Amino acid sequence: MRILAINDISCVGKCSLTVALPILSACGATVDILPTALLSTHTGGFTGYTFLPLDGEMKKICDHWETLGLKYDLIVSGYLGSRAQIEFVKDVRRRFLKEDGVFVVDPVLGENFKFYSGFDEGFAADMGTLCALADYILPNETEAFFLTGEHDASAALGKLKGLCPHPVITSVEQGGDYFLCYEDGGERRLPLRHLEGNFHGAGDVFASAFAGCIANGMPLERALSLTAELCHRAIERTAREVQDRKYGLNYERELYLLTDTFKNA
Ligand code: PXL
Repeated sequence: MRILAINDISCVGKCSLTVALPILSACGATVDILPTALLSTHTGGFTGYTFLPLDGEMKKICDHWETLGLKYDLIVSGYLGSRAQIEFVKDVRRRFLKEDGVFVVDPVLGENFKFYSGFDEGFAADMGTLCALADYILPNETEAFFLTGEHDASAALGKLKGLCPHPVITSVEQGGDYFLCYEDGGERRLPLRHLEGNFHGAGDVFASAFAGCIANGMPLERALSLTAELCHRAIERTAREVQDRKYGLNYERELYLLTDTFKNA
Protein backbone atom coordinates (compact mmCIF):
# COMPACT_ATOMS: atom_id res chain seq x y z
CA MET A 1 0.00 0.00 0.00
CA ARG A 2 1.23 3.47 -0.86
CA ILE A 3 0.53 6.52 1.30
CA LEU A 4 1.29 10.19 0.71
CA ALA A 5 1.87 12.29 3.83
CA ILE A 6 1.53 16.05 3.30
CA ASN A 7 2.93 17.97 6.23
CA ASP A 8 5.83 20.17 7.27
CA ILE A 9 9.31 19.14 8.29
CA SER A 10 9.89 20.54 11.77
CA CYS A 11 13.51 19.52 12.25
CA VAL A 12 13.22 19.42 16.04
CA GLY A 13 10.16 18.73 18.19
CA LYS A 14 8.82 15.39 16.89
CA CYS A 15 5.70 16.29 14.94
CA SER A 16 4.39 16.35 11.38
CA LEU A 17 6.57 14.42 8.88
CA THR A 18 9.20 13.30 11.37
CA VAL A 19 6.51 11.24 13.12
CA ALA A 20 4.37 10.43 10.06
CA LEU A 21 7.20 8.57 8.33
CA PRO A 22 8.12 6.11 11.11
CA ILE A 23 4.54 5.54 12.24
CA LEU A 24 3.08 4.92 8.79
CA SER A 25 6.08 2.74 7.95
CA ALA A 26 5.44 0.70 11.12
CA CYS A 27 1.96 0.08 9.71
CA GLY A 28 3.60 -1.52 6.68
CA ALA A 29 3.01 1.28 4.18
CA THR A 30 5.31 2.71 1.57
CA VAL A 31 5.32 6.37 2.60
CA ASP A 32 6.01 9.24 0.23
CA ILE A 33 6.17 12.77 1.57
CA LEU A 34 5.16 16.19 0.28
CA PRO A 35 6.77 18.75 2.62
CA THR A 36 4.83 21.99 3.00
CA ALA A 37 7.49 23.96 4.88
CA LEU A 38 10.87 23.52 6.52
CA LEU A 39 11.18 24.79 10.10
CA SER A 40 14.01 24.61 12.59
CA THR A 41 11.42 23.59 15.22
CA HIS A 42 7.63 23.54 15.32
CA THR A 43 5.92 26.79 16.28
CA GLY A 44 4.35 25.65 19.56
CA GLY A 45 6.46 26.88 22.46
CA PHE A 46 9.74 27.67 20.71
CA THR A 47 10.77 31.22 19.87
CA GLY A 48 13.09 32.31 17.06
CA TYR A 49 12.31 29.36 14.81
CA THR A 50 13.06 29.49 11.10
CA PHE A 51 10.24 28.97 8.59
CA LEU A 52 10.70 28.31 4.89
CA PRO A 53 7.43 27.79 2.97
CA LEU A 54 7.85 25.29 0.13
CA ASP A 55 4.98 26.29 -2.16
CA GLY A 56 7.16 26.61 -5.27
CA GLU A 57 8.84 23.25 -4.63
CA MET A 58 5.53 21.51 -3.92
CA LYS A 59 4.30 22.47 -7.35
CA LYS A 60 7.49 21.28 -9.07
CA ILE A 61 7.54 18.03 -7.08
CA CYS A 62 3.96 17.24 -8.07
CA ASP A 63 4.58 18.07 -11.73
CA HIS A 64 7.47 15.59 -11.69
CA TRP A 65 5.37 12.93 -9.94
CA GLU A 66 2.73 13.22 -12.64
CA THR A 67 5.31 12.05 -15.17
CA LEU A 68 5.78 8.93 -12.99
CA GLY A 69 2.06 8.15 -12.90
CA LEU A 70 2.03 7.94 -9.10
CA LYS A 71 -1.32 7.22 -7.39
CA TYR A 72 -2.01 6.77 -3.69
CA ASP A 73 -4.24 4.44 -1.67
CA LEU A 74 -4.40 7.04 1.07
CA ILE A 75 -3.38 10.69 1.37
CA VAL A 76 -3.09 12.26 4.81
CA SER A 77 -2.62 16.00 5.20
CA GLY A 78 -1.58 17.90 8.31
CA TYR A 79 0.05 21.27 8.94
CA LEU A 80 -0.43 23.67 6.02
CA GLY A 81 1.37 27.00 6.13
CA SER A 82 -0.98 29.18 4.07
CA ARG A 83 -4.38 29.41 2.45
CA ALA A 84 -2.70 28.88 -0.94
CA GLN A 85 -1.38 25.54 0.35
CA ILE A 86 -4.89 24.48 1.33
CA GLU A 87 -5.97 25.07 -2.27
CA PHE A 88 -2.92 23.21 -3.55
CA VAL A 89 -3.69 20.15 -1.41
CA LYS A 90 -7.15 19.98 -2.99
CA ASP A 91 -5.37 19.77 -6.32
CA VAL A 92 -2.98 17.09 -5.04
CA ARG A 93 -5.97 15.00 -3.95
CA ARG A 94 -7.55 15.32 -7.39
CA ARG A 95 -4.34 14.44 -9.20
CA PHE A 96 -2.87 11.67 -7.05
CA LEU A 97 -5.55 9.88 -5.00
CA LYS A 98 -6.76 6.58 -6.47
CA GLU A 99 -10.44 6.57 -7.37
CA ASP A 100 -11.24 4.37 -4.36
CA GLY A 101 -8.50 5.98 -2.25
CA VAL A 102 -9.00 7.49 1.20
CA PHE A 103 -8.36 11.13 2.10
CA VAL A 104 -7.61 11.92 5.75
CA VAL A 105 -7.34 15.54 6.88
CA ASP A 106 -5.91 16.60 10.21
CA PRO A 107 -7.03 20.25 10.23
CA VAL A 108 -4.07 21.61 12.22
CA LEU A 109 -5.21 24.98 13.59
CA GLY A 110 -4.47 25.19 17.31
CA GLU A 111 -4.97 23.87 20.80
CA ASN A 112 -6.17 25.08 24.21
CA PHE A 113 -8.65 27.26 22.32
CA LYS A 114 -5.84 29.31 20.77
CA PHE A 115 -4.69 29.38 17.16
CA TYR A 116 -1.14 28.26 16.43
CA SER A 117 1.07 31.13 15.31
CA GLY A 118 0.00 32.60 11.96
CA PHE A 119 -3.52 31.11 11.83
CA ASP A 120 -6.87 32.90 12.21
CA GLU A 121 -10.61 32.50 11.56
CA GLY A 122 -10.22 33.00 7.81
CA PHE A 123 -7.64 30.24 7.69
CA ALA A 124 -9.97 27.96 9.68
CA ALA A 125 -12.80 28.65 7.22
CA ASP A 126 -10.54 27.65 4.33
CA MET A 127 -9.45 24.53 6.21
CA GLY A 128 -13.16 23.68 6.43
CA THR A 129 -13.34 23.59 2.64
CA LEU A 130 -10.51 21.02 2.62
CA CYS A 131 -12.30 18.97 5.30
CA ALA A 132 -15.29 18.88 2.95
CA LEU A 133 -13.24 16.72 0.55
CA ALA A 134 -12.09 14.26 3.21
CA ASP A 135 -13.30 10.80 4.21
CA TYR A 136 -12.01 11.28 7.76
CA ILE A 137 -11.14 14.47 9.63
CA LEU A 138 -9.28 14.52 12.95
CA PRO A 139 -9.76 17.87 14.71
CA ASN A 140 -8.98 18.18 18.40
CA GLU A 141 -11.56 19.95 20.57
CA THR A 142 -10.11 23.37 19.79
CA GLU A 143 -10.04 22.74 16.05
CA ALA A 144 -13.60 21.39 16.10
CA PHE A 145 -14.63 24.68 17.72
CA PHE A 146 -12.71 26.79 15.18
CA LEU A 147 -14.32 24.81 12.33
CA THR A 148 -17.90 24.99 13.64
CA GLY A 149 -18.21 27.76 16.23
CA GLU A 150 -19.69 25.14 18.59
CA HIS A 151 -18.22 24.56 22.06
CA ASP A 152 -20.36 21.51 22.75
CA ALA A 153 -18.79 18.33 21.29
CA SER A 154 -22.07 16.79 20.09
CA ALA A 155 -23.13 20.03 18.42
CA ALA A 156 -19.68 20.37 16.81
CA LEU A 157 -19.75 16.74 15.64
CA GLY A 158 -23.21 17.29 14.14
CA LYS A 159 -21.94 20.24 12.10
CA LEU A 160 -18.73 18.43 11.09
CA LYS A 161 -20.86 15.55 9.81
CA GLY A 162 -22.25 18.01 7.30
CA LEU A 163 -18.69 18.43 6.00
CA CYS A 164 -17.34 14.90 5.96
CA PRO A 165 -18.76 11.37 6.47
CA HIS A 166 -16.52 10.42 9.41
CA PRO A 167 -15.43 13.31 11.63
CA VAL A 168 -13.46 12.31 14.72
CA ILE A 169 -12.97 14.85 17.53
CA THR A 170 -9.81 13.44 19.05
CA SER A 171 -9.97 14.88 22.57
CA VAL A 172 -12.99 16.17 24.46
CA GLU A 173 -13.18 17.13 28.13
CA GLN A 174 -16.60 17.22 29.75
CA GLY A 175 -17.02 17.54 33.52
CA GLY A 176 -13.66 15.88 34.19
CA ASP A 177 -14.30 13.00 31.75
CA TYR A 178 -12.18 12.63 28.65
CA PHE A 179 -13.25 10.92 25.46
CA LEU A 180 -13.01 11.08 21.73
CA CYS A 181 -16.22 11.29 19.75
CA TYR A 182 -16.86 10.29 16.20
CA GLU A 183 -19.52 9.67 13.62
CA ASP A 184 -20.15 6.08 12.58
CA GLY A 185 -23.85 5.66 11.84
CA GLY A 186 -24.58 7.99 14.80
CA GLU A 187 -22.45 9.69 17.43
CA ARG A 188 -20.06 7.28 19.14
CA ARG A 189 -17.75 7.93 22.07
CA LEU A 190 -14.54 6.25 23.20
CA PRO A 191 -13.39 7.01 26.76
CA LEU A 192 -9.77 8.20 27.04
CA ARG A 193 -7.45 7.88 30.02
CA HIS A 194 -6.14 11.34 30.76
CA LEU A 195 -2.78 12.62 31.99
CA GLU A 196 -2.49 16.24 33.10
CA GLY A 197 -0.48 18.59 30.93
CA ASN A 198 0.02 19.53 27.35
CA PHE A 199 1.75 16.89 25.23
CA HIS A 200 2.97 18.49 22.06
CA GLY A 201 2.83 16.37 18.90
CA ALA A 202 0.20 13.99 20.26
CA GLY A 203 -2.21 15.04 17.51
CA ASP A 204 0.34 14.14 14.84
CA VAL A 205 1.06 10.74 16.39
CA PHE A 206 -2.70 10.18 16.50
CA ALA A 207 -3.27 11.21 12.86
CA SER A 208 -0.40 9.05 11.56
CA ALA A 209 -1.35 5.92 13.48
CA PHE A 210 -5.00 6.36 12.58
CA ALA A 211 -4.21 6.79 8.88
CA GLY A 212 -2.00 3.67 8.99
CA CYS A 213 -4.78 1.61 10.56
CA ILE A 214 -7.38 2.81 8.05
CA ALA A 215 -5.00 2.14 5.16
CA ASN A 216 -4.82 -1.47 6.40
CA GLY A 217 -8.60 -1.73 6.14
CA MET A 218 -9.23 -1.70 9.88
CA PRO A 219 -12.80 -0.82 10.91
CA LEU A 220 -13.17 2.69 12.35
CA GLU A 221 -13.87 1.68 15.96
CA ARG A 222 -10.87 -0.66 16.12
CA ALA A 223 -8.63 1.88 14.36
CA LEU A 224 -9.56 4.49 16.96
CA SER A 225 -9.08 2.22 19.96
CA LEU A 226 -5.65 1.01 18.75
CA THR A 227 -4.62 4.60 17.97
CA ALA A 228 -5.83 5.83 21.36
CA GLU A 229 -3.92 3.02 23.08
CA LEU A 230 -0.69 3.91 21.25
CA CYS A 231 -1.12 7.59 22.13
CA HIS A 232 -1.87 6.82 25.75
CA ARG A 233 1.21 4.64 26.14
CA ALA A 234 3.38 7.24 24.41
CA ILE A 235 2.00 10.03 26.61
CA GLU A 236 2.52 7.97 29.76
CA ARG A 237 6.12 7.26 28.75
CA THR A 238 6.68 10.93 27.90
CA ALA A 239 5.30 12.00 31.29
CA ARG A 240 7.89 9.69 32.91
CA GLU A 241 10.86 10.40 30.68
CA VAL A 242 10.64 13.94 29.31
CA GLN A 243 10.87 17.20 31.25
CA ASP A 244 10.25 19.64 28.43
CA ARG A 245 7.02 18.69 26.68
CA LYS A 246 7.61 20.84 23.61
CA TYR A 247 10.09 18.20 22.38
CA GLY A 248 7.22 15.87 21.54
CA LEU A 249 6.16 12.35 22.48
CA ASN A 250 8.48 9.45 23.20
CA TYR A 251 6.38 7.14 21.05
CA GLU A 252 9.22 5.15 19.51
CA ARG A 253 9.29 2.25 21.97
CA GLU A 254 5.54 1.83 21.59
CA LEU A 255 5.64 1.32 17.82
CA TYR A 256 5.69 -2.44 18.31
CA LEU A 257 1.94 -2.16 18.92
CA LEU A 258 1.63 -1.28 15.24
CA THR A 259 4.33 -3.59 13.86
CA ASP A 260 2.85 -6.52 15.84
CA THR A 261 -0.67 -5.74 14.68
CA PHE A 262 0.28 -5.46 11.04
CA LYS A 263 3.13 -7.97 10.74
CA ASN A 264 1.00 -10.49 8.84
CA ALA A 265 -1.24 -8.00 7.03
O1 PXL B 1 1.87 19.41 15.86
C1 PXL B 1 1.22 20.29 15.02
C2 PXL B 1 2.20 21.19 14.32
C3 PXL B 1 2.75 20.80 13.12
N1 PXL B 1 3.64 21.57 12.48
C4 PXL B 1 4.02 22.75 12.97
C5 PXL B 1 3.50 23.20 14.16
C6 PXL B 1 2.56 22.41 14.85
C7 PXL B 1 2.02 22.88 16.12
O2 PXL B 1 2.50 23.76 16.76
O3 PXL B 1 3.90 24.37 14.64
C8 PXL B 1 5.01 23.58 12.22
